[in-house]
Amino acid sequence: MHRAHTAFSLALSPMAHRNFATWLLKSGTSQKLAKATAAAAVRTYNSAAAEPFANGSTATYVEEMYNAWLRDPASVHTSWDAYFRSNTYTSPPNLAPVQANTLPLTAFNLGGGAVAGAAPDSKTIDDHLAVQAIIRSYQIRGHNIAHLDPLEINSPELPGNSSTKTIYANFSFGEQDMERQFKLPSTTFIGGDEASLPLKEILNRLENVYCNKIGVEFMFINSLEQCNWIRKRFETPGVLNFSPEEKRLILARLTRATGFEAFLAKKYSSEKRFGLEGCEIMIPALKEIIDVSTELGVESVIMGMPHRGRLNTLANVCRKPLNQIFTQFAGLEAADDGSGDVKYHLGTYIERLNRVTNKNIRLAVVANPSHLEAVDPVVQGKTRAEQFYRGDQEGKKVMSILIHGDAAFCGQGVVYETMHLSDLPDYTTHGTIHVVANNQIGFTTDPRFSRSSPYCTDVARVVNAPIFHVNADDPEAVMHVCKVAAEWRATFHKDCVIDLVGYRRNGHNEIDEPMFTQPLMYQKIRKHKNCLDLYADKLIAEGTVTGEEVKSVAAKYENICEEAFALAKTETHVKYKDWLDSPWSGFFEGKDPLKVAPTGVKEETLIHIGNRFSMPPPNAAEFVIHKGLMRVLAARKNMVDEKVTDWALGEAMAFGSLLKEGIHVRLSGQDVERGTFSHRHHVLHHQLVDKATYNSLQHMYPDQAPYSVSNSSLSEYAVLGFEHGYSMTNPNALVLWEAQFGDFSNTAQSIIDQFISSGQSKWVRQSGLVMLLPHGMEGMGPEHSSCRVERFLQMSSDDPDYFPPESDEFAVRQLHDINWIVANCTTPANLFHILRRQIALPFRKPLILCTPKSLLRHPEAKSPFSEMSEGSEFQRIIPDNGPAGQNPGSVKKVVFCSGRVYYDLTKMRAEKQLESDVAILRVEQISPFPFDLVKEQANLYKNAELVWAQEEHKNQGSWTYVQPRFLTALNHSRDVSYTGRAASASTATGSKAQHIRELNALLNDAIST
Ligand SMILES: Cc1ncc(C[n+]2csc(CCOP(=O)(O)OP(=O)(O)O)c2C)c(N)n1
Ligand SMILES: [Mg+2]
Repeated sequence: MHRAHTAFSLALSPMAHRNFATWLLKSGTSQKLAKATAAAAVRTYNSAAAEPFANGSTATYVEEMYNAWLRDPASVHTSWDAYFRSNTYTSPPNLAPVQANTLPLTAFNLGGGAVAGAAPDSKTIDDHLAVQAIIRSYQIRGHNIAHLDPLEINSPELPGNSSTKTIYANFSFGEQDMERQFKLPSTTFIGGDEASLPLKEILNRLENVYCNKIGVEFMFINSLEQCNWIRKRFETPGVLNFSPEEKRLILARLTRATGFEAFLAKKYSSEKRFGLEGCEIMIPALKEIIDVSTELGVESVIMGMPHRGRLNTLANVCRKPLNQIFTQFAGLEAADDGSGDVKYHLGTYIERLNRVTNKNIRLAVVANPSHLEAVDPVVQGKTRAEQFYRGDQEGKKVMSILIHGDAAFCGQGVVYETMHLSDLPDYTTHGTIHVVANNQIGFTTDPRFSRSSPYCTDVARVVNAPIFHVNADDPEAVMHVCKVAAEWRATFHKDCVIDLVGYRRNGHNEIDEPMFTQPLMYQKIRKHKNCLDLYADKLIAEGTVTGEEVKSVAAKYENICEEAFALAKTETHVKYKDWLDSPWSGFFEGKDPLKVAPTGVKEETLIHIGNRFSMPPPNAAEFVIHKGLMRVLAARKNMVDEKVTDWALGEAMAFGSLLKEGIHVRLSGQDVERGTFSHRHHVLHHQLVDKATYNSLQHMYPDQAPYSVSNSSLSEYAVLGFEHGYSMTNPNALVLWEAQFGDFSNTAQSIIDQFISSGQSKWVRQSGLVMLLPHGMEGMGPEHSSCRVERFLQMSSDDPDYFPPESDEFAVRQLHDINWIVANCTTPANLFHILRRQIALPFRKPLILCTPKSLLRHPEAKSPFSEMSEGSEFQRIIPDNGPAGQNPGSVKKVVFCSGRVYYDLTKMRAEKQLESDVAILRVEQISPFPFDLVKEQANLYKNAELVWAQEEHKNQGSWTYVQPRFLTALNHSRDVSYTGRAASASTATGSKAQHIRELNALLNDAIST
């Protein structure tokens, strides 16, 4: 379905870019759509009809007969001939192309006295069906009994795990049948050029392909083409033959991978490094994937990975200078700003020549936190962004590789969420290769206690990704699997998984004792030779290399390490910048780090954008818009004519003006195209033509930047991570993620805590991501009220007790120094400015923006164009502009507040006729705290009592953040008291009556003198 969708979008997009009216393609597109839908239907039919083992065999036999009859009607029995001639038989749409090597059944002397050319008897037919069933069974179940575990301890738990029982339950052949020739069906490639094989050979070959050191799980895939593609790659005789050069390359790479860990173990024996011992083959494996992918056109590879083998990957896959890695062990001071991170979390970015393919390649390993798998969606977002900005629409140039631990891969839900992005039109990276460093243990926990599925990789089955299990002690099998994986990605642009089944030679880290918890496993490991030695022995035995060569390769690498080690010793500082994963070359150069570009724009720009945004598509007569939307557009047009804007229009003005300036805008999240509250309507849907849409923001100016808006999957963790990754790629883009309600953002908490809040401090990496979080106590219950702004504020890094020096640059310096910005705007103009300021800043900071719900339609929550036009700017605090503000000396009470409660407060003040006695001030930018403006405003109201009013509960909202900062701003000379809801465990009551009671109480309390 997604593919159909993609096909449709692709068909649309070139035209859509050239013209305003996507829908003009109406007739053409409906045909294309019909075709795409039909194709999808065919695919679905294929899978059901052709693949299942239970019902496939008879059908396959009939197909075989039909194939034979098509080629030569005389080759089949007259009864078949009559049957096919009668047209009763309809060939299924999946009918595989006839193989060159297939021969008619009757061409064989099938034993039992059958005469060549005569009709086969029923035993012959039954036996052939049985052989076909066996072949299919190997393809489906062979992986279950493959020799995947180097330690031979664990194997998937199946009842009666023996080859014959698992693969062919009702095996009716005896010894006497072993030499009988059987014609091979078109669903296998084990014959190579041969059309038939003796039964013994068929079983041998199948056993070798499917039950040896590789276990291929693929028969669940809903595509016959893809299944055949895989069968061919594994079944064709000779696929596992490697040339001596190839073998030497594997040996050399394995030597480096092994030597690196050994060197660190020798030099830093008591340091944690999360070594790769037991799965060292992962390094040659990654290199093989990269080599083959580069050969197939990839120029940039973005990787995400956890702790295990990370340093080795940086050293031997990315070729990060070894001395920089060794310096990390030295405990040196940092030469640059930031708090840094432990060495096995750091990222890197390298551009280098791939020596095997002789092509230039860019490799990035994305910095990641301890939170396992959290980096997955971030890598995907970064990859997608790089593809987008390179115009790589099919992922041919940029790809991602995600590396996982076995326990984390099946344990962490974000893996599933990320998998589900893999085929969505606006989130796909066109195929990710997942590599599981499966050491059959997670810290101290055995797989039988850490997962309920047979394999740690089963999550990938949901997206029809083939899974290649392979014994990590068989380097050649591993290389073959990697080659197939890279080719798979390049061919089908879909995810696949390589499950490297190895072991962990040491404890979880190097100072852990594994015998406490896995005594038997570790007794076995102690006796088990490492992969390098096993492979070297094999190559020596077969005469590919000599023992001397093996030693000299190892010695050479050790020398390289020693030299780098000596160089590292001369370093006096570590540099965090050496570990940056997403450099923004040129962005910071020549910029005044404290100069913000103006955010106001010419009024004519506002009018132009407003008019476009309120217009139906050009030639609207043909594009049927919903009547309700016609009213929305008309209301927008009215506002433009009156030069005022509401929230949706203010947002569109911000987007449109940035697009005009060449800034790509991407808005993603659940239902963002329409907007959860039905206020945005960026994508208009033709009411009569399916999927025909019009997006006016894509058609503001002929030379504008692209505007992307996309409804996401129902995920916060993965999608927010994805957008964060997206925002890391290009500083000249405004990337926004919107939560359905702000409340739901906490399912993405590790992206917020580990990346957005602390990413710059840990990894010197900036991001201007905007989080739009609908927030407000409007009687909608505990989970539709609060974005938990208190949590964001608690993570803000400005010091509550420090009033920075006052100067013209006060505001920008604060922004420069803080980790992120938290704001709750009450006017469309302020929304407009704060969004534009994200790009106007000479650096990038994440923006956490509480956004309104009822204010979207509040008649007072409107702004005149004059507040957005040239000369206007973002107001960190909106002063009281009424009678109180005009005569501050006589004001009795100043109410500071933030967000939508302002409108309730002003209403209450009007009702009580206290406009001259009570001033209401809005703190629009809560963090960094506007110390200077609070001081300035408080000074105006010399005789007034100061209060903070909020609608959130006392232990929530902004109170705990603003209270100490107020005191600092006021130099502890005046107090600020609290007005609002009492402390509570829940964010909001579920009772409407109680909500209203609470609201009235707080408003009465706040507006009293
Ligand atoms: C989200 C999360 N939960 C718990 C941990 C603590 N932890 C660190 S490593 C580890 C075991 C990981 O096992 P596996 O994924 O198999 O990787 P391995 O260490 O075996 O390579 C655990 C539980 C963590 N880092 N992240
Ligand atoms: Mg593990």
